Amino acid sequence: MLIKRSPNGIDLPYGSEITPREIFESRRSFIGKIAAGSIASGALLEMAAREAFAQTPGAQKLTAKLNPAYNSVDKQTPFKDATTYNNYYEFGTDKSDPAKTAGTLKPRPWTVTIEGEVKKPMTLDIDSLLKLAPLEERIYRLRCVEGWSMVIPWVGYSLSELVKKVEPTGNAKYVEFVTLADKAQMPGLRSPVLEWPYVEGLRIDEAMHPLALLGLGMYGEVLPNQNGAPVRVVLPWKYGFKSAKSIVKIRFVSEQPKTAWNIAAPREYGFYSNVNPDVDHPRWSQASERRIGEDGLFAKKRKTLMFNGYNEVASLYKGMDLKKYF
Ligand SMILES: Nc1nc2c(c(=O)[nH]1)N[C@H]1C(S)=C(S)[C@@H](COP(=O)(O)O)O[C@H]1N2
Ligand SMILES: [Mo]
Repeated sequence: MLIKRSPNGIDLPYGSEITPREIFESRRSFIGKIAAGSIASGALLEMAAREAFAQTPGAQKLTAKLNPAYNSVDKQTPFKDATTYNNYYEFGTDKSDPAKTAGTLKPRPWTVTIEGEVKKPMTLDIDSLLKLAPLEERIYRLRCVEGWSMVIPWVGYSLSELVKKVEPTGNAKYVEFVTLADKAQMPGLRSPVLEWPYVEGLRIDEAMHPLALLGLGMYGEVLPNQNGAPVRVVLPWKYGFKSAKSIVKIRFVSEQPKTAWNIAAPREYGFYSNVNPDVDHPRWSQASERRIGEDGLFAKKRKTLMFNGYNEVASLYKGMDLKKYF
């Protein structure tokens, strides 16, 4: 393969033995165009990368500039893997369930209500959220507590942009994320595996950290339903379950909010849930992980890094015993 990486960091396809036909076809036409000398610019390379990753048919594309501070040297997880191996219990507990059943989720029209300890409570629709701040592409690793990880080019902006708009009061110490719980759209709600709605939370200084992303898209288009359409958070230094999908309400509160996995198994899942290879889950080690998309028979496990490698958040937890506050 001549071209490994597009200007915005999207890996071009490789390994023809696993290349679906559409990708092969678009790559062939793209290479044909290069050979004919008709294209050479970065913009066209980018177009070809997008085309080669033929994503959700008809999905709205999002234009976002790669923020170089959040690029990654790791190879990106193929779109196909990122959208067929999911945890989204509202659509079933099997990794393959959400891709099959989340078609019933209606991501538009959609509103997010922001309330509680704020001077300017508001309800925003998705178009307003898409315009609230410049969209950035950020390539983040996300590490699931189950011991696997992915590398995904998200589209969104820092959650702090939204927080600043609503002007939290002095009493706002925590932020609670409430996600959609609609039986008509979500077959998984019939099972009491978690308390619905799925809720998550952050301390306000965690929510204000620039790394905390309000996610509106991935791979250059709006979020696929199974990845949390139309709006979620992405908190790459925490275990994946903190990154709540399909958010309908953001509440600013004075007390630490309850969170779905902490309610379900408090000994196993704490409020902080920072990625920490030194604190094992009571039932398994957290020292290593496998990277989805490269887990062949001979693929080596990767060492899990403190804060998933995002050391810039360390100052948020200065002086805290992270074994106690797991
Ligand atoms: N509402 C909701 N959000 C959720 C979940 C869920 O079941 N429901 N699963 C979490 C878990 S355990 C993980 S690992 C990530 C997975 O995100 P992805 O499927 O986009 O990789 O979503 C998190 N957000
Ligand atoms: Mo997870």
